[in-house]
Amino acid sequence: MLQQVNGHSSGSDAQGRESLREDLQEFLGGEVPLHQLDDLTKVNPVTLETVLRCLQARYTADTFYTNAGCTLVALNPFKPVPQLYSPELMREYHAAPQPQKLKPHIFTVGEQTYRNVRSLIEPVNQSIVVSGESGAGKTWTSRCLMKFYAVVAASPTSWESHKIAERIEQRILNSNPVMEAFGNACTLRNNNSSRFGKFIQLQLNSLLVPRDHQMTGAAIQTYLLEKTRVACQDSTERNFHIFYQICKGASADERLQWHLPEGAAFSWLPNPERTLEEDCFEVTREAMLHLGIDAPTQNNIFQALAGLLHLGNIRFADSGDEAQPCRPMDDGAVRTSALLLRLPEDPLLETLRIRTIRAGRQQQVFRKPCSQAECDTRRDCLAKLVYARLFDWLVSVINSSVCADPASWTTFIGLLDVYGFESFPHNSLEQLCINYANEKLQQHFVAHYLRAQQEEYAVEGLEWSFVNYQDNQTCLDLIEGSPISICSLINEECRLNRPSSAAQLQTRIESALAGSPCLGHNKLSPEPSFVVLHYAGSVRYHTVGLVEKNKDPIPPELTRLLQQSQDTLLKVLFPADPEEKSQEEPSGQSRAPVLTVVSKFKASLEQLLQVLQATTPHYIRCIKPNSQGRAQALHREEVLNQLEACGLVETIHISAAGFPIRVSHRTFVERYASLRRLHPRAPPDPHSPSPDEGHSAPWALVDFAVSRLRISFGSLCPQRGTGQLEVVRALRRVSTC
Ligand code: AD9
Ligand code: MG
Repeated sequence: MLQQVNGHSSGSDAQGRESLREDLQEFLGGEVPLHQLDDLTKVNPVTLETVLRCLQARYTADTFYTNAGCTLVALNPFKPVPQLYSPELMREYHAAPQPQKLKPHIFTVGEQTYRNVRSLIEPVNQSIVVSGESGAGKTWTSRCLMKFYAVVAASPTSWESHKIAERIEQRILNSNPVMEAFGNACTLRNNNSSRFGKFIQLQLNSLLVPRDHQMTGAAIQTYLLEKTRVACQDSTERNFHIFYQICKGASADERLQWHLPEGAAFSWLPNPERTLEEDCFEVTREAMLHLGIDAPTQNNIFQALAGLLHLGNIRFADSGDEAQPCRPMDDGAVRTSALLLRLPEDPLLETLRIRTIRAGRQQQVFRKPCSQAECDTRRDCLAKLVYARLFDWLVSVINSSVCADPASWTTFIGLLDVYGFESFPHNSLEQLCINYANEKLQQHFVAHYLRAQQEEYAVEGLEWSFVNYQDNQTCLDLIEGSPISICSLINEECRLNRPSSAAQLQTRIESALAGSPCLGHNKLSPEPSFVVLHYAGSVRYHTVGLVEKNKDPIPPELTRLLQQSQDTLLKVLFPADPEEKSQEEPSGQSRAPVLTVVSKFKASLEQLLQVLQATTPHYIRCIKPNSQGRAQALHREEVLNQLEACGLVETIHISAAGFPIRVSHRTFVERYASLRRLHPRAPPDPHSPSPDEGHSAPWALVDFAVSRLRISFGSLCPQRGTGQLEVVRALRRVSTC
């Protein structure tokens, strides 16, 4: 260690003094106007109110990014700020010797992660967790970060041999418009709301050109698409963007082919008159082409989507006789959807109206006409089934287009963009899963930073007064804990497969989990529901239909019907069952769903967290300044709630009092070594493990670094396994004896 101190002889006293002066000025601060305070740890005193005042002053001054210790706070500008995301600025952050000295920006985080994966000493996979409520700017932020990496980690080779094939980073960028067209929708909270979670691993290679990592590919993992939206939308919201894109952007020929005349009304297409910038069909098509999805395949996809829109127009009327199936009210809708999905018309109608059940010892097949409500459910289920498979297929096609050969990448940077916390007038299983995911990520932050950081100080014996923080573990226990939690109770209802009412589920949850402080008081609700006090606010979940959604039953006849399609795409999505085994629905109690929606979701979240835990995480907190999406308007109450929810003040306290900067010993020495001449030489230390005798360690600087600059030598110290305190002690011993 001391060898490095003394072996480094470059730099002059003047340089060293200048560095020290700059750092002193920055860390100890003078009277800086609020809007110029780049780091919330410098706000004095640190309270919700002062932090808010600082952010407000910066927002008014069109400054949208602010450091908050280990996190970056990103205020949504709700207006275009092109100069903030220009390639020139990206290169500036990339080229800066110390990007953290530039204005706070997502590019600082991007560059830091990029440098960390390039570390020659110990490259560690990195992840960036972008969080915030719905509409706060997570997807925007991850898109910009992807552009940043595409610029700074561009590969030198291109695939010019193929007409439409492009550089890998361009293809990765092209995945965004496609996935957003099929997976995003306009909601009450956000015109471009992600209805699925996404974790993208940007794969980098350093084998050929050390220290100059290039992006060689990417792998995209998605989480729980909100497929119910295909067949069921709130009257104030919209279906997935792609449906509006095909209806608005199809050419005259395509309109004919897809049976989409101008102004046609579709019941699954609410609010078509609203024009959004996300409605641009050309952008989606172009991006699909670049990803290798050719025009005939695209045509297939859009035709199937048009088929779904016509399917949604099928209405049934009760026949008035239980033994007779319901009648379709409009034969045209049945005919057109069958035509577009290339399904035989009669079996389509029959599958929607008649249930086949196997029962008895002989497993006889019975055919039972469905009620009108059951017909509607089967129609919706058919649409959800097709759309969900189509989405998964698209993700796999995109992955095969952008994924690198495992041998060609060494490290990755993971970008996490999940659906933000949501609370609507009506919340169901979808919101429960979304908010559960947000609780999990908050817990990751709490465990990784607020808890672990302080525990580490205690272990190393550093002087530290514990900062209390809001731990959302209690809420997670309520949702997913064992043996009894909301998830386990909903799952149990599915497993028992018994007729139970929404009111019964409410009662079970409220009585079995009454002891949880995160279960809210459920007063004055006309509908059966329960209330969860999430870290980001309280949400009332309605229990009607919750169990059924969790079962997500797919009548086997529907899959079998789709296997009969003559459409090339549907044949891929629903390959024929090789065993041709009978798939009639068994009767009554005999079949319990094995994996419910929440069980699958829980398992996928666990997997995600395992990946995150194996990386060095970085946090970007997106804040929504107002719920109307207006530029230059910051609503204090709304912002206060978000700051409080994510524990920002506690984070700042820990960062300000703690050791947020972890520099390697080598960097520290390189920066300050020239100042060692200011200190008297110490006699050699007979106990020192270092052979480097006769020179003084810049003890005063070490002291300064630890006590004032809050620099920790811990994890990056060259003496691996040595805690920061040990390093400091070693230096002190050498310098003072
Ligand atoms: V949700 O949880 O998916 O519903 P997000 O992803 O947090 O939500 P999104 O990124 O979609 O929100 O941002 C919402 C809108 O805010 C965008 O469509 C933009 O119109 C706007 N936005 C967000 N960030 C920026 C920005 N840095 N500059 C300009 C922005 N506009
Ligand atoms: Mg989003």
